[in-house]
Amino acid sequence: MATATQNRGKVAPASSPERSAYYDKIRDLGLAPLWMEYSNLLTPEPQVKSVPFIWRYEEEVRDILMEAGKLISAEEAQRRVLVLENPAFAGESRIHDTLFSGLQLILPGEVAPAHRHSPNALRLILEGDGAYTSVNGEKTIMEYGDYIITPTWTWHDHGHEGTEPVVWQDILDMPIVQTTGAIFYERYPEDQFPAGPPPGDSLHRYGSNMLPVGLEPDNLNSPIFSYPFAKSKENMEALAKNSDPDPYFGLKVEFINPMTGGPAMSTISTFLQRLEKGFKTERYQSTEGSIFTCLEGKGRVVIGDGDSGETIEFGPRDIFVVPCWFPYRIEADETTYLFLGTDKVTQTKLGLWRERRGNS
Ligand code: GTQ
Repeated sequence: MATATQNRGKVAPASSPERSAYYDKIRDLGLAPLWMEYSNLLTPEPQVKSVPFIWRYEEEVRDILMEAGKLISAEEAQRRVLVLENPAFAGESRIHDTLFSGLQLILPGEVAPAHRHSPNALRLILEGDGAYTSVNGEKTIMEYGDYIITPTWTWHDHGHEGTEPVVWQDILDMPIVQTTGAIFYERYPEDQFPAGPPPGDSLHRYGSNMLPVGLEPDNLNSPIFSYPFAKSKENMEALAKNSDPDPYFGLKVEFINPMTGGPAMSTISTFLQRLEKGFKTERYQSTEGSIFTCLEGKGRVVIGDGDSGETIEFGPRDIFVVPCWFPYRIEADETTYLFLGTDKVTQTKLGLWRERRGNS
């Protein structure tokens, strides 16, 4: 039962004709009584708008996405993307409170024209071969599970030189940037940005435990544009043989910026999590809004506690969201790889990030 102390903040101040008249009178002056909103603004624990949700790729989303390929070209759409919209944010282009995500389809021969914008973006490749994204003219070939960064204000276009449809997941920090107001966007006058360094250049230059002397980064993101899944997986397979799994995460690694040793992106934290077949993580909650994408394996996530808990089965290419402060645990039926994009790095920079392990 709730105690008097817990209830104290919840009791709305009484209304009276005098008070209502007063509130009406001050509204046009740009004034409002804090005491009417106090308990909504300062809650004992996070009260977030987004809800847990799953997009099932094979069963529910893929065919619908392919239909869009017949409806509109990449050229006309600029970006042929189905937004993964949290049901609590209908019409607001958010997968949870602070991040945007979508599924982008590109067909053979198409080009998604060059542009740049202030929000940071990442791509996670989910289907098909032969597409590329070009960042400031450096092409990166996309293969399954690859994680590609398009830093703020870099020119980027996507193209497809293969034979089958290619799909990737986009995650952008758009809602965070919108909150500050600092949205900028610019089209490049041509469809494709002029060719720059050869494919793979950024990985050789910045991603091989060596950095060019005198390097001055022009933004706060990793200078490596692509983190190939084949390489990350090989590392994790080797590590898994020599590591005890963490009770809350199994084996979880963070993608880093070699310039700083910190998160690869300035606003979006990115991780790869490996759960051995049969592994069950323990209850965990944190303030970061988390987007999980299953790259391999299958299992279920239990989100929430006790009777309000919800069990969601997931398999390859499924995408699910665990919003801020929802407790969750994951069970793997097969050896499972999950890619995570979260707003942890943003919260950490603001001194806000918190976690709770287990029930303590
Ligand atoms: O590929 O540049 O999902 O600008 C949303 C906005 C993808 C992109 C999105 C974008 C892009």
